[in-house]
Amino acid sequence: MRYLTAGESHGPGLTVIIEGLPAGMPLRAEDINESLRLRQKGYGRGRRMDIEKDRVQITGGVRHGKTLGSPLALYIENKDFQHWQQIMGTEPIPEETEIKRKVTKPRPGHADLSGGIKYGHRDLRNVLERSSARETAARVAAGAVAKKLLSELGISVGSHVIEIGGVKASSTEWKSVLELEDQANRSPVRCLDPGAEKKMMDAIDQAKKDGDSIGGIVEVVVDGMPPGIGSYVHYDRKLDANIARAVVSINAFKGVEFGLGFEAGRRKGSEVQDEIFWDEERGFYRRTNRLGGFEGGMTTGMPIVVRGVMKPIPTLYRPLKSVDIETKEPFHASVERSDRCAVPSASVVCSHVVSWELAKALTEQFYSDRFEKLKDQITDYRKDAREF
Ligand code: EPS
Repeated sequence: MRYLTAGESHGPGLTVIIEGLPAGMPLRAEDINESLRLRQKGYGRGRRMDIEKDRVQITGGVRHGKTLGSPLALYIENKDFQHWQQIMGTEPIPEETEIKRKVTKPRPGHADLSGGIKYGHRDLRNVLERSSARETAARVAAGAVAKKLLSELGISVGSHVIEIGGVKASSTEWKSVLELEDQANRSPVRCLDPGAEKKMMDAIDQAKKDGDSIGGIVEVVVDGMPPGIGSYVHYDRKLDANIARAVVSINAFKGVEFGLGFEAGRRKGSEVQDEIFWDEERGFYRRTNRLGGFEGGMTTGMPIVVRGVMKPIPTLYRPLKSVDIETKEPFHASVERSDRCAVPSASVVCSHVVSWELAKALTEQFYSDRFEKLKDQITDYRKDAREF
């Protein structure tokens, strides 16, 4: 399976094309809309989210609630486009027209300057429109389709926020991934620890007062993946590596870890590996999950635990030093409307990009053009693994 997205932040809308989805998989717009709604929520978002009401239009690949095996085409309208029709219109405009909202002052931390140099754009709006995190709405739509495929196979994916602006959630007990997701959905910052939740919201308020922004750490957990998905034989078939790439590809993400993550580098081997046990009822099993569900680029059958770190959003009300690309004069970067903290929303994006990689790996390993056949193959494989 693969997908591409297109669209600018203040252009008419976002488009997604997904290829390689098997035929006969149940899919409704509502499956995708729920994910889009969750991505828009979260304490610390800016005024743009009052404008957008993301809903998907399925414009190809589904008939009567089931996939056809043909490319799946999705469209999400940018409601804000009505305010940008002249600035972001696609038709040519007369040369003498003054271009409003032209950007010549690159913001530190954004793609503005490097993107301008790369593509030769003298109006840096041509860069920021596409590098904007608005594009994550399209990736969540693609991920929601993958999440639906996983749920049909009994695999659940959830996400929560474990740190914002230095405020850490204490480790919380959860019985199932679905319960974790449900609890996270009810928190304004997607945090399971009510004490930390309040402090995180205070930290976001403080950042707003200071004209600053804050980042954080999100965690995605997955239950129900069979063991042996991915591969050890080639770098580009290692599933944990593909997940790592997907997580770091989310706007503003700077790092990723699995299980113990960087802590593993501080421990002895005997305190890091997950010992192997066997009994009649369960087959092979582990009592610990320090490696976060992966060994040798493959799933172990234990829950997948992956974390990503998001830097603070670089658009600040407290301007940072930069240099105008036309005048070469130093200036303090201009103030743009923005979020103060998008970590809760990013946790939703993270669970969806992870879902995509899992669904992709499964459909590659158990390829069938027919969803029912794919399901049967995975059921057989689970049985084999259990009886190994
Ligand atoms: C973003 C800036 C803000 C965010 C936007 C990402 O948009 P605007 O420039 O229109 O105020 O709201 O996020 C979204 C639109 C979204 O749907 O998540 C940026 O510069 O990355």
